[in-house]
Amino acid sequence: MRETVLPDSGASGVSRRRFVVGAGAAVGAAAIAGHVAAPRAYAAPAAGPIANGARVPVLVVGTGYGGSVTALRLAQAGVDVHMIEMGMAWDTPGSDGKIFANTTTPDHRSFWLRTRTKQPLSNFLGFPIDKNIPKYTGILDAEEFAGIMVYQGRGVGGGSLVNGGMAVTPKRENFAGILPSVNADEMYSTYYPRANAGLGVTSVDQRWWENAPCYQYARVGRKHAQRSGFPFVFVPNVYDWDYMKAEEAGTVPKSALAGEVIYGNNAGKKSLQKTYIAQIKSTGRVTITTLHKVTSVAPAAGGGYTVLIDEINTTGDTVATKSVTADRVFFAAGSVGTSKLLVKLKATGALPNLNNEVGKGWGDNGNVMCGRANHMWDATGKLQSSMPTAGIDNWAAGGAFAEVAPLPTGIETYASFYLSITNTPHRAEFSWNAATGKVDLSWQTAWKQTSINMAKTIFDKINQKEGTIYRTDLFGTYKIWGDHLTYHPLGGAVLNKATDNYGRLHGYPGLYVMDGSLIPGNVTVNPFVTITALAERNIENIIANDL
Ligand code: FAE
Repeated sequence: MRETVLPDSGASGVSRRRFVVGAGAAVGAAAIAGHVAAPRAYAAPAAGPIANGARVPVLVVGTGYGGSVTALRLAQAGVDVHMIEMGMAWDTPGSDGKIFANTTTPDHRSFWLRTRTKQPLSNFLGFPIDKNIPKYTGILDAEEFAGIMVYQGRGVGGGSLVNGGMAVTPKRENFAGILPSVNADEMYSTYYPRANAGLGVTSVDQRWWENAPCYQYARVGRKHAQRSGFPFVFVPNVYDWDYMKAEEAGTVPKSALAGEVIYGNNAGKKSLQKTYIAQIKSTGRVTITTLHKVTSVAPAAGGGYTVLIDEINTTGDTVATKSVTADRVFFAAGSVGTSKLLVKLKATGALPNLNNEVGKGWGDNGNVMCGRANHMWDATGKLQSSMPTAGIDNWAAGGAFAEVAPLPTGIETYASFYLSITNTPHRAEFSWNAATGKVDLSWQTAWKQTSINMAKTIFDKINQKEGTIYRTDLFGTYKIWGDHLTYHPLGGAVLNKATDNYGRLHGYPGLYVMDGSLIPGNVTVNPFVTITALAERNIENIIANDL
């Protein structure tokens, strides 16, 4: 027997646990699934991209939160893991010396295979702001379905590359409504703390915050919330606050204070690349293959699963197709990516035994955006940190939690800007469209009205109290609500429905779901801490019982 000791908690962020595994990765991995025949030997993971014809113990589809937790814990348990990521590595600076483009000046790096930007805020002061860009495998995907635009991160680190870093653990009293089949005691005593430590979540120094010019917009947000009687709550983030203080002091290159966020952050944000993925690399057991997109998974003749993978170039063309055999496949392609794959594979006969829950239970986390026009004496500041620190909590009374969000334009806008998460009851379903050869989503734009009504429980009241109005210039001409999009896709392979209570897909031993698609449509707050904590819980059970 071999014992693997995980690093201590603290700076490294991973709690001390011991896994006792069989004599090496080959035995451990091969003996898992009923589907898997006999133990076999595997070549040590190579440094380069995965080879056509390779036989691997574990293949993880996607490198976001679910995928990173899965790969790290399996590697620490002694299993060799191959991660497949359709996006880029994001480890090499461009000609401007920076890896990522700035929010105010999007370029080819900013969007996934688009020839024109599709910015969440399409207009400013009455003018459209989208512009032409060269088609490239950029970092932010604005994926269009009939009724909704779903924004997602593409590249090693998934959504952690583009998100605002808001790292929120839901209130305990709301948890039963989020994941009813999961033991809340275990989540709050073990897995949420483990996820928060692993992600490097910390809270802003409130004394500094009170005077920092870059959080004037948040202080105005607090003043207005409190004057209308709403609870204003600080929320943790994964940003390195010491770095932000140094940005303010002018001693380091500016990142959050240069508005970097949705097209990547060049310095202070602890994306997964700096936390889980840095640890993954240090295990020496994980290969990450980029610009490779998984297109099919089906049972292989001799046991395990045949995985088909398209290798793409930076304009999205397929340059090679590879076939790999994996004993286990972990779907961690995000709510949309995993759902699309599973729905297609069930409908086209690759995985016909998946149950009828696959594709169901998808929601937008109730996302809706809006801006308010403040009076001239309520300036929100031309310097705005791109990392949000707070929200307005009207969940219990009005079904809305509103993040006080930055509008980092570099000029004084007198605008307060908010991304609300609301208690929407609507759930959509993915389905295979044989005519187009694509997966559709049944979401309807009109469903956002429920979310708008919930957000209005906060902002109508604030506007009335302050004598202010909604901005009408941010999402079109005379359009108040950003109701066409979500940043928080959730569901499509719901826990304890499409899978067992730990992410094992029904019908196929050795296939697992590990990402946001497990969560049925809403988490009451921003989702990545819950996605990470759930993955920590599930992979622990899978390592203990399946390996
Ligand atoms: P995700 O992180 O999306 O990772 C999936 C990965 O799989 C991606 O890297 C894909 O490129 C890859 N992939 C997909 N399909 C394939 C395929 N077929 N083959 C190979 N690779 C594939 O999934 N959440 C918060 O909690 N706080 C925030 O402040 C916040 N801000 C956000 C801001 C923006 C602009 C956006 C877009 C999202 C934000 N989110 C935020 C949401 C958060 O990033 C998201 O819930 C998680 O990233 C989802 O994690 P998953 O592991 O499910």
